[in-house]
Amino acid sequence: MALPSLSRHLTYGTRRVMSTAVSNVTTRTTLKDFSFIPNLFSESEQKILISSSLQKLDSAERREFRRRRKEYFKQRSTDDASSSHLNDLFLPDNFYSFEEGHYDGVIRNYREMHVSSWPEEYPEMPSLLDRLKSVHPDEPTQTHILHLASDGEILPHIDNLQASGSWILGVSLGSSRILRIENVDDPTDVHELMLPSGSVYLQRDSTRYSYKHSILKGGTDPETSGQRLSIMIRNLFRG
Ligand SMILES: O=C(O)CCC(=O)C(=O)O
Repeated sequence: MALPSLSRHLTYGTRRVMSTAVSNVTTRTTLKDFSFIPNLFSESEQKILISSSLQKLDSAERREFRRRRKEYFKQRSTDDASSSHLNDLFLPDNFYSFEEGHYDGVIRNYREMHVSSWPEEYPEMPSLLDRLKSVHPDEPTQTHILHLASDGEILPHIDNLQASGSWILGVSLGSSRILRIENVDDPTDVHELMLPSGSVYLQRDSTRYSYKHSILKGGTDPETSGQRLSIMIRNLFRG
């Protein structure tokens, strides 16, 4: 189910593609009001987070795509999440109804939805998500999941100031991508961070309000060329 992405985003700008020289991109940053944990979730935990998020998104899709996926699984020897590689949990791009995004929108080739409950098949979900409470302030939150196609991307933007509060937390799953954060007043103040699967970042206060963020298009190597899921948690706007 697509959400009106424009309502959540304020500004957008130039598009960049992840360079193939991804080794130059760090997994550390000294950016103020920003926290990064490269490995908060183990591989088996990431599988649960991915499977559960895909199930949520899949259940909201048109019957045609659900039927197509069922056929695919019938032919595949195993769809057992516990035995497969992380990236095998994602089907090829054409099995999902990714939105292209509007010409003036921020997100390209994606699916997303708000989430208030998780599938019962994954009873571990609440305790996994509870772990995030050690990273973000203890406040009421809203959650949404965002699934980028292999060629999906998020252009530079600041989240709509009235749609959520002072911090944004992102859990990255699946293919690694670069998060780019750029100061709106100083084009030389730019930070790029590689987001591996299982990592968590938190942008708050000055980084939430004075910097645009973007997720660059994937590269060509197996680590960065696949689909990516993020579980985004925000505190509520207080007015
Ligand atoms: O997927 C991410 O890490 C960032 C998502 C984002 O930019 C947004 O939801 O506004």
